[in-house]
Amino acid sequence: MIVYGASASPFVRKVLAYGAEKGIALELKNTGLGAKDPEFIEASPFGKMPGFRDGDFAISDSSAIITYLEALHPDPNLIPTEPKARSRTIWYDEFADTIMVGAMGKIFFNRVVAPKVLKIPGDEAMAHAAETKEVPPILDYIERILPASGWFVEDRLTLADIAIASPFVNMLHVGLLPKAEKHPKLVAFIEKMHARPSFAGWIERERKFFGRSAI
Ligand SMILES: N[C@@H](CCC(=O)N[C@@H](CS)C(=O)NCC(=O)O)C(=O)O
Repeated sequence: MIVYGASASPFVRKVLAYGAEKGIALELKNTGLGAKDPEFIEASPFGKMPGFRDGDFAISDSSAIITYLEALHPDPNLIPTEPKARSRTIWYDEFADTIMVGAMGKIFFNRVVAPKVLKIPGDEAMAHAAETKEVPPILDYIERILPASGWFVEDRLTLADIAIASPFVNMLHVGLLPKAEKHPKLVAFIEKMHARPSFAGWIERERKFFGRSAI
């Protein structure tokens, strides 16, 4: 099964980490922003990464891809079946994809992707506004709701943990991880998740490219 994209995308990284946690072999076909490869465009008609292919089945969107993989390999589940736990898991996935990436993506894009990948100037005012106004309430929310077990749903690893951990790799690359004095549970969660083999290998490769040190 092929994933089209680059692991530095929080959505692509989420799918790759999910596959690793499930023991599903996924081949990453490196596909950059704006790629016109017809195989990729067939999977992702609007050119957004990740795209995905399993034989003649092609689709895009990280959550749609994970829904397919979870249906193919239901056990052990990473999307719980108990109704409330299932609903909460989908909320956290959606929260990560829209609210977290909506804010953190502005920082990563303007300080890393624009200057280092696209070789164009980033919008520092946009990055600064996201850093100072949009991100702090997100960190406070996560610190408030993260259970003492350190897992978001059912006191065990689920898609919720993978989805929330992924954008924090992008924050690592811009040197903006939360601090233990203010967000102790969240910092412990990030350290635990990023040390898992499903994340650690990608972080190592990305860090070589973006040139930042670990937590
Ligand atoms: N909801 C989608 C979002 C995918 C997405 O926006 N990916 C970004 C990279 S992080 C992208 O490909 N942007 C290129 C573009 O918008 O043209 C998902 O979960 O996969």
